Amino acid sequence: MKIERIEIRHTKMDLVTPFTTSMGTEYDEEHIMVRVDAEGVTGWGESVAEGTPFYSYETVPTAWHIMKDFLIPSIIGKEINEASDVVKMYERVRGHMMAKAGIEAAIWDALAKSKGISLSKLLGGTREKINIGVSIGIPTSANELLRNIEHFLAEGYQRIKIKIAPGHDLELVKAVRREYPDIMFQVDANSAYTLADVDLFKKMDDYNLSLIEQPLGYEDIYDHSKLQREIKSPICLDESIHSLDDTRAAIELKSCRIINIKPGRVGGYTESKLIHDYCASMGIPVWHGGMLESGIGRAGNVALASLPNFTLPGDISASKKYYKEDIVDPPFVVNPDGTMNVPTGPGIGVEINMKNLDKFTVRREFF
Ligand code: OSB
Ligand code: MG
Repeated sequence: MKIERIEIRHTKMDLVTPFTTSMGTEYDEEHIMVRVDAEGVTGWGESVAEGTPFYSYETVPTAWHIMKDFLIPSIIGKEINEASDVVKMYERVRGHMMAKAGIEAAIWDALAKSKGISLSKLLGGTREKINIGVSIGIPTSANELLRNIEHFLAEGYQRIKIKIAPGHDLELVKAVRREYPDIMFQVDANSAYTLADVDLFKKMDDYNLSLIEQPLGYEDIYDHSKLQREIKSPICLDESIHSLDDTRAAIELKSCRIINIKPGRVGGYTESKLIHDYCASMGIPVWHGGMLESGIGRAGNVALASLPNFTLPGDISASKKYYKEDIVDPPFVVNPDGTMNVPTGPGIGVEINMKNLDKFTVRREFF
């Protein structure tokens, strides 16, 4: 397959409700949509670099620069047989995982379409439906949180995750467990704590959390191993894992018992699959994280989460949880049993809604 043309679009979409985490509050989401045209097929991907460098050092402008000046020139006009070919072509570029993952995702979609199979099938997916959870931002009160949880449970969501930060942690966990003693429940700190907070995490052991996500430093692996030794709840790493090498270090050091996979954070589906397979071989469950994607990125996430070792519910919620209008048709919905159907059509298996995509595009460039 020859890569003939690439287009990148900077998009900005208003969130249905502001999303507050230990990193701040987001009102809208800026990402980059990538279109690849290759011998009669069109592939789409989403780069989850955001408008701000608070989750990752990458931003829309840094990802744009890396794509335009390094990634795209190294692959345009080239012949490829599989997606890992492009990974080799831009191997010299260090870091910038979200920029790489956006390009690679569009290549995977184009390849699946050229073979007439679903992206799930091309990736090695084995599930027709995936299990769905929801990530809820830090509320202004415990009551607001409980009302929100009630709403999402009624919609079928199988697992609740809440964001925590110093001053908004144990009391929220207690309030949720008082009302819902049996739900699958976990917390995400986005690196807001240090080892000095070990007593707080010991107290959390009393509330049957499925996992505690990224309590410590965003690049730390070592301190997490010390914390994991002190507490019973499984630690799950998100921010600290950028590669298979990081994953091996974290598992060998016993820094976590669960891994959150986000293709944007690890440079794409090729690396995600390596991490998935390694974790499976080590008996470590993985689950699919989320970056408030539009339907384009979400479609890819759903396909990846159909692989066998994604045994825990993902942060892959319905389109309407994030955005009033999505840029794909049909939008993603959660079934009453808390599952989501894995698209079976060619590639990502959903159509791009060009009218909406144009509406949310603030800048575009062709190569
Ligand atoms: O830490 O998992 C995270 C969103 C943006 C950045 C980081 C995170 C998140 C979420 C939302 O938790 C997950 C979703 O897309 O629903
Ligand atoms: Mg997280």
